[in-house]
Amino acid sequence: MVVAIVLALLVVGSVVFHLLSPWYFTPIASNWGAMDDTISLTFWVTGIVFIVVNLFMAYCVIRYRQRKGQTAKYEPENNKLEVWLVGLTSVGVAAMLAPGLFVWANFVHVPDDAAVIEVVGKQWTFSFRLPGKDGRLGTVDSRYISDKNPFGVNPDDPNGRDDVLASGSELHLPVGKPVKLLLRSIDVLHNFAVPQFRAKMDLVPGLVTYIWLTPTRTGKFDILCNELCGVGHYAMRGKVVVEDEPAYQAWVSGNPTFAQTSARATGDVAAGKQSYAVCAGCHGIQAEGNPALHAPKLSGLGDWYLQRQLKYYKQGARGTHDKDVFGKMMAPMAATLVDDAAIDNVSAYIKTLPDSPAPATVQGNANNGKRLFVTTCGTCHGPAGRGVQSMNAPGLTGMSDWYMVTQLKNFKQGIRGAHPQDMYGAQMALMSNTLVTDQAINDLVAYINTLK
Ligand code: HEC
Ligand code: HEC
Ligand SMILES: [Cu+2]
Repeated sequence: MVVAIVLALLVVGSVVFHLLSPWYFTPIASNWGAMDDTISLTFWVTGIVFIVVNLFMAYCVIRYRQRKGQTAKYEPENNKLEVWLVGLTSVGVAAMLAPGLFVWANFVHVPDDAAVIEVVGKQWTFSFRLPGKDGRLGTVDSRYISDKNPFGVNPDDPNGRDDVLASGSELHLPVGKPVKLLLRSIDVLHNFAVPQFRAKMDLVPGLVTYIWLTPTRTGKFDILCNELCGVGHYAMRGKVVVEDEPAYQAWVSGNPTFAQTSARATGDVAAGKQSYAVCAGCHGIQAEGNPALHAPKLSGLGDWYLQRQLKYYKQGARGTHDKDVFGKMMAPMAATLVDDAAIDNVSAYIKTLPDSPAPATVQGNANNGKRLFVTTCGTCHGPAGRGVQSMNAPGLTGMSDWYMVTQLKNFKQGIRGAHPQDMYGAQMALMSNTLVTDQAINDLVAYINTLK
């Protein structure tokens, strides 16, 4: 009797949980309502079977319980029953699978008027390439990939000159227009998934896969890499912004073309030296850092990283959080650099300064820090902590150790990396959660101090 009641409660509980659960589909934002329909249908079929089978079991437990004078009878063959069971199961399985085949046929059949956009995945970011005015993407090859040409666009292909490159992990799409996304990975398996779009697909090195969809409402949605194994896929986030046509066009023209990025000047060191005069007051003549003013060492940091941070400070993506005391001191200084050229110049000048290691000030157990560094931090920042541009991760070795401690705490507390435009900081913020205690942070930084 108890078993029968438990079974019945299990059924009631499951149904009630399913109906009241807050973890159902997020409201859809694309044309793929058919995906939801097929999943609902599967829920109906499996749900009915689940209820019927369990209630039947509860009934049998009571009806055929042990009683005096009753014995079980062995009945191996029952044609009539088997015909019914096979028939009903076939109908149920067909009801679950057949509609999916029609949805899949639509999924792989891209409408002719779909705009083409390329999604490039690499450890651990998404970037995007649009065909530009000629409507055609230039050819690509991994042989062409370099710091200046991260997409590997063929410089000799005229179709590639006007390709628009959006490398900020944010993709914009016009609402109501079908789009075909060509998916490419330049290192390992990744996955492109936007829960609100329902459509998702793997990015496979050496292949170009695709999905298509029509965004049906405006909004900002998360792009997730659903390749869940590995160190960084879960931190590989992006954003897709669905907006009306004028806003979309404004976004497109705000991104550089391949021709523009490859022509970009390397920065004027002499002009940079002049703007650096302001910076020297806090960061030191040699950019060696000054703990008394909380200004970290800058020499030795990649120019790409310096440029990104200075832009972040200027846009308000860094140094605007209420509790970011030191960031708020820095933000107005970045504003003295009037344009991108000034930022390039000052970064070019800092790059010429000698990179002598900052003195160690943090006490901690380097042995304890080692394991975490080797298994986690080193995979982005490089095994010797020298920084890896293709991972967007700056150098740590020889940098101001007290500054690393405050940054790791800031990342953990959402003081840095929480601004919606701070895509790279957001990644590091997820990583900083692996540092559970202040002691763990000190141990880790102590280990970084042992690196050469
Ligand atoms: C008033 C002192 C002050 C001046 C002047 C100043 N900075 Fe800073 N800067 C800071 C402080 C403080 C921080 C650390 C912010 C934090 O802890 O989050 C910082 C951080 C930075 C960072 C981030 C470093 C990193 O590793 O992420 C860069 C880049 C930077 N400054 C560049 C400059 C440049 C270039 C100039 C000159 C245009 C300049 N700073 C002028 C105080 C200053
Ligand atoms: C998934 C890749 C990844 C991993 C793993 C990772 N980081 Fe980072 N880290 C980044 C990126 C990207 C940035 C730059 C953020 C930005 O541009 O604002 C960064 C920034 C930092 C900074 C700020 C440096 C500065 O000059 O301001 C520190 C400190 C740091 N990481 C330490 C660590 C430590 C310690 C670990 C291990 C617990 C770690 N990182 C693991 C990607 C990673
Ligand atoms: Cu990934």
